[in-house]
Amino acid sequence: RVLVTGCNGQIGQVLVPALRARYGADNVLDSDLRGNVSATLDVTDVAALMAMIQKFQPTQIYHLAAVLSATGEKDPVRAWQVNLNGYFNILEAAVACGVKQVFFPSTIAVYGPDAPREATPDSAPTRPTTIYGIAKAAGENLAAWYRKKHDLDVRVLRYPGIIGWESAPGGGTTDYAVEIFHAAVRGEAFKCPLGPDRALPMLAMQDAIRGTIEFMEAAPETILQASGYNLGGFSAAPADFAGEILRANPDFRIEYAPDHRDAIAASWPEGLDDTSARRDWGWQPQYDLATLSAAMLGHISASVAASAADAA
Ligand code: VAH
Repeated sequence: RVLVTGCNGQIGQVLVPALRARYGADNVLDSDLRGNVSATLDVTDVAALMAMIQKFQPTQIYHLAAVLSATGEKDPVRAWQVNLNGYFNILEAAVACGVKQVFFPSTIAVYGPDAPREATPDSAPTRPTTIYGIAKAAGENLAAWYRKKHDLDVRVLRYPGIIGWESAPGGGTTDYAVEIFHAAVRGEAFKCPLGPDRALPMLAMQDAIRGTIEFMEAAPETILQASGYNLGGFSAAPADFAGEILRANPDFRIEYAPDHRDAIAASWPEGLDDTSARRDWGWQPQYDLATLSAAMLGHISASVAASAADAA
């Protein structure tokens, strides 16, 4: 039985159906602070969290609830409360209630300006410069502590920017990489909050979901890095996405207006080395820039056409 937190987020909206397809709908409990979920859950409310876990008795928890990088810089207190205290509550409740496995999503935001810019390895220094990254880096170390101290099977992946047609992102620095495709399909000019050459590690949502479930199902003896693995896909800058869109839609227009998110992105690596994940538990991404971009335009266009047909 699986409890998922943060289900209304960009990843949660796609992960829950994938887990239900795999384990059965009744065995996956979706929760979030508010909105269209089976269970309302504030992970900073210890008593409520304990009551839910005691009642549902999950064997696994996928803990996605978090405040992302851009929002976190505007509300550091809330970001810390949710991203670290909320996660600490999850770990404590997991130990108290005999949960077998916990998934903790970390991020490339744990790296800072002193990490190698290209092909950043898992072993690079993690000296983040955002509250979000600081909390996630602390969370990675918490995972290692709970593995050692309580033999709790906490598993950590460092996600790049995740791009999918299935859901909208919220509050991240990489949200632009989803929004740009929606603007292109709507025939609207796109105002990009990152500079044209601001390259970041990116990953297709379909790859991220498949990789996460494969990772959680991997034999325990293959998980050799207690504080986590880079999950690499491809490296791309706004100009790269614009180039892919223009090939399909020559009328597409983009304006670059770097803001606070460009400054955050500048502190992160441009590309990841995910050799360890490939070696230890067989990670293999399937989408690259061209195939992801084509899939984004295709799926978004199809859903726009379908909703237009419904409206007619
Ligand atoms: C963010 N999408 O932008 C998240 C992610 C690597 C970026 O952590 O904050």
